[in-house]
Amino acid sequence: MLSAGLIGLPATGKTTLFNLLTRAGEDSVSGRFGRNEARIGTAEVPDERLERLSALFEPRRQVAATVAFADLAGAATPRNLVDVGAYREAHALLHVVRAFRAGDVPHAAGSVDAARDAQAVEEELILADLEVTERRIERIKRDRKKGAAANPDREARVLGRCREALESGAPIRSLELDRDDARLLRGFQFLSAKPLLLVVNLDEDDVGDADGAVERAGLAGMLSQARVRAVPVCAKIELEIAQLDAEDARLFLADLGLPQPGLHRIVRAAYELLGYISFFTVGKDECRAWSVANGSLAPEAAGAVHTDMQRGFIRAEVVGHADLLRRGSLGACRNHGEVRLEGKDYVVRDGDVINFRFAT
Ligand SMILES: Nc1nc2c(ncn2[C@@H]2O[C@H](COP(=O)(O)OP(=O)(O)O)[C@@H](O)[C@H]2O)c(=O)[nH]1
Ligand SMILES: [Mg+2]
Repeated sequence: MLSAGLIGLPATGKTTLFNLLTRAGEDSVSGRFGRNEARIGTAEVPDERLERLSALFEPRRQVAATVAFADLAGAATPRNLVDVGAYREAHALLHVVRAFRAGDVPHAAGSVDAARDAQAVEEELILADLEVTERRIERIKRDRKKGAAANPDREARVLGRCREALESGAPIRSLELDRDDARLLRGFQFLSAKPLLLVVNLDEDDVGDADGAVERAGLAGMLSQARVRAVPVCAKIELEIAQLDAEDARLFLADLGLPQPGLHRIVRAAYELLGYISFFTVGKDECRAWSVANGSLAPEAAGAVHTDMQRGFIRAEVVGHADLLRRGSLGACRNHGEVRLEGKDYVVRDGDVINFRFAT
């Protein structure tokens, strides 16, 4: 499952957002709070295409794609979370920065400055990774003297690049790496290598002009970097929306001039930042969205559904969701030649509806 860790200074709204995203307290929380212990919960990926496919098939079950979130008690700054597995293993980091001015500011700086905080946490990510990099480079040197290192040259070279970047204040995510180097680095689980989503927590007064508020927060510099995005939200408003029924929530959002809850935007932005796409399986029993990395081949997509389907993969019957929704049935799509039979080299596209043929 895709996973993201919530990071940020105290009282920025991480736990509030975590509870909202994962509907903590209802059904989705596991793990427990404690020192250096993260709470893990899952959020459904909102997807209007899945809603519409379900309206067509009226299945017994509708299952959305999910993203797991981790939340650390207290200050979830790199210094505290560097040894927490849920964060090291996360595919992305969600940095909640405070732009709302209401309420106490408990951390050392004592004032609200989103750009300053974003930069401070970024520097901690970089320092944490620099420590790991230097330790490993020393180790390779020692092993080389003993003649024991496995593939020391490639590793030393790519770690050297990392060190150079980190020493100059740049995160590892800013490096252009080829596939093999990227794979080699994956084992280190560098924090600054993970895509970063800045969740800018706004005052209620600012949601009408959220993009303007993000700009005024001074985050343009960070946002010009590779694999960094921002999404504005007001946790306080999200809390209020969560207490309303669907119709009242819709009216409330319309009142504020918002097309959808901020929580939806956060989950979708995380999903897109990670370069994931969705394909669908449909039927009377179940309509379901599945996540795969962009660029995945049909057998890998089959493997997301079931390992047997990947092992015994024969063909994929593929139709675009828009065609299916327009025609109203798979049979009609077939009659119009819109259902394609694809082989093992087919690159799955976002929004494909797929039926896998496999041998058991
Ligand atoms: N005014 C305002 N207060 C917020 C907002 N988000 C969180 N808070 C408050 O800030 C405090 C800390 O929130 P919490 O989610 O526990 O922050 P964390 O330390 O980052 O986990 C709580 O008192 C929240 O009610 C917001 O968007 N607006
Ligand atoms: Mg918290």
